[in-house]
This record gives sequence, C-alpha cells and structure tokens, in this order.
Amino acid sequence: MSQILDIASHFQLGSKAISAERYGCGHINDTFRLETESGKSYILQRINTSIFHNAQALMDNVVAVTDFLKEKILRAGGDPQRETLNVVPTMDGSSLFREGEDCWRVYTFIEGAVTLQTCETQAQFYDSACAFGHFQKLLADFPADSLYESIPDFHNTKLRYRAFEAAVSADVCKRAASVAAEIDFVRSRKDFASVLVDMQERGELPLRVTHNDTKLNNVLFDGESGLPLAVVDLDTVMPGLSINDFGDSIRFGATHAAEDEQDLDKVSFDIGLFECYTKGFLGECGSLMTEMEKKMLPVGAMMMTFECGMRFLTDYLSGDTYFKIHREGHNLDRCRTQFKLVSDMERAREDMDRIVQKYC
Ligand code: ADP
Ligand code: GN1
Ligand code: MG
Repeated sequence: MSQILDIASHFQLGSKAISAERYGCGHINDTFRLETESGKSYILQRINTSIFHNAQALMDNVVAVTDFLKEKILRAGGDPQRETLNVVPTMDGSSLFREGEDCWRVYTFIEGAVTLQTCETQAQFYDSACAFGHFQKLLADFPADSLYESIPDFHNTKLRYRAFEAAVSADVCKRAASVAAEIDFVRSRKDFASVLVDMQERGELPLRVTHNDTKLNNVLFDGESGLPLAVVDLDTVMPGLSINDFGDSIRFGATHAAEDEQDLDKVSFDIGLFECYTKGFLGECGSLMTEMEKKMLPVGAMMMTFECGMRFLTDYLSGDTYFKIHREGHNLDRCRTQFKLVSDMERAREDMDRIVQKYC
C-alpha cells in the first residue's frame, strides 16, 4: 500500500495519509479508503482509463454536477458535505492526478454511511428509489449539452447486441460452444434489444440528465437514521433515458440474490420490491415524466436486466476484459442471474404494468 500512500500525498488532504485499504464492491474502478494523521478519511480511486477514455473530461462532469447539486442541497437546507460527493483537489488545484497511464481522484469520505449490496427490508428499497428519483429531479434543469458523454452509447442496447454478436463470432477464448443456451437466450430477444433505442430515435422518449448506473450500492444510507444520504458513482451521469435509471435499479435490487449468485434457485424477481421501487421513484420524479415514459417503466426494467446479462456474456466470451472478476466463470454466473430475472419479469409483465398504473 505504500504506492497508494505516495499517490495520496499529491492531494490536499490536510494531513498525511497513514493507511489505505481496498474499499467497496465496484466492478470498474479501484477504490481505497485512506486514513490521515488527523483522523479524517478519504476515498481514493484509480479511474479505469481503458473504459473512461478521457478522465479529465469525466472529472469536469463530476465537478460540474456536484457543484450544481451542492447549491440545490444548500438551498433546501441540507448538508452538501454529506449529501453529495466532494472532490478533493491535488496540490496544484486539479481534480485529477496523473502518474504514467494511471489517473487518480479523491473524494472526502462520507462518514457514518452504509452501503447495501442487497436490501434487508422493503423500506430500504423504497428509500433508494426516492434517492435516485430525487437525484433525477435535482438534475432536471442541469444544462445537458455541457456534459461530456463519458461512455458513448452506454445504454444503446441495439449496439450492445452487435457487440455481443461480434464477440460470439470472434470467440477468442473458445467459450461459445459451452454457452450455447445463453447465446440462444440473447438471440431470441434480438428485436426486443432495439425497442427503447428505436423509440428514443423516433422522439417518443426524451433524453434527460440521468445517472446511468443506479445500483443499490451506489446509494449511501445514513448509518443512524437508515435513510438515504447521497447518490455516488457519478462517472456515467450523462444524457440518457429515465426509464433506464429506473430499470437498472430494478435489475440489481428487486431480488434477494446477489448479482453473481451461482445457485439460480435462489434468484427470483420480487414483485413486492418492484412495487416499492415504483412507488418511491414515481413519487419523486413521476410528475416530470411523460405518459409514455411511465408506461414503459416495466420495459426499462426488462431492458436493463437483459442488457446487463448480455454485457456480462459478451465479456465472458471476450476473455473478461471489462468487468473485474474474482473467480473463473464469474461473468458467466452474473449473466445467468440476469437472464433468470429477465425470464421472471417476462412472466410478471402484466403485474408490473398494473403496478405502474396504480402509481401514475
Ligand atoms: P465503482 O465505479 O467501482 O462502482 P464507486 O464510486 O461506486 O466505484 O465506489 C465504490 C464504493 O465505495 C461505493 O459502492 C460506496 O460503498 C463507497 N464510496 C464511494 N464514494 C464514497 C464516499 N465519498 N464516501 C464513502 N463511501 C464511498
Ligand atoms: C458496473 O461501476 P459499477 O460496479 O457501479 C458498470 C454498470 C453495470 C454494473 C453491473 C461504467 O457498475 O454499467 O450495470 O457494473 N459500470 C460501467 O453490476 O460499466
Ligand atoms: Mg459503484
């Protein structure tokens, strides 16, 4: 960890960093918790530059979005130090420190917060929906044109499908034959992959400033009150579809199983959790949404789950170059949980539609 402490010394931490430990469960960046001599903690992250090609533009986004949010939080009488991310500058005032190919950034550590990997109660999931819905509401008047697109076509499921077919054809690891069932699962939903992209291109769904990675573990909850405190992981804040933010939360959180559960008998879609999230999300930002957006919420849930499963499968076929893996076949396990959830959601479609109607 001495290399990490050395990196830390380039940031304005107020006092010397004395310890560093790996932190969190993210699949993309390398995250460390730093502790300093004065007892203050920080989050130090190595930005994954093979995924985020322009780290400076990404940090410009994060600074602009968090400055905007801080103003709104202040006006609402909140605490901007705890309710959003706070970027700590380098010694020469930059939001980013470069060393060789690596790009690093630091946030103040939000103390007394907890992160959930799965929710323990329905109320927590409802609360996370309020947090993401509120986040979208706060950014409704953010100047979208000023945002750099940190990952172009991030939720373009139609292009993700093409990338999947390319990975099957290339079959660089000779894994395709062993996942024929998963490949068929994707291929039989080829037309579905285009549904939302086509609607957006036809102007039937508006682009909004969205988070684009609305996993439950990207919300910090207050350890004492249990209430949501801050939405984190702002790397993919870009113009996107509101229903994809809704959908990605459902994908990850409307089940009691982990995203990488190997026993598929434990993986099922929980319609009760879907209802809690729908109620919370529409309660916060439903008034901003069009009738069509609201109607398509269940499709957003199915699309994000399908897309994510397809991305895991594509990465498995490509030799696990995108998502961090911690065991052999990890991306395949992740893909299978997503496809199990897609199948469950397909069967529950009428109930999902009915629930959305109820809260519109
Ligand atoms: P990744 O992009 O790899 O998912 P995140 O930015 O989500 O990385 O950070 C990983 C985890 O670190 C989060 O899930 C959260 O638990 C924790 N975390 C991130 N930022 C902070 C912060 N400022 N204060 C406290 N915890 C944080
Ligand atoms: C990644 O960074 P993290 O772990 O919060 C990924 C998301 C996926 C998610 C699947 C930039 O999110 O798109 O939905 O893994 N982020 C990026 O768990 O690709
Ligand atoms: Mg994250």
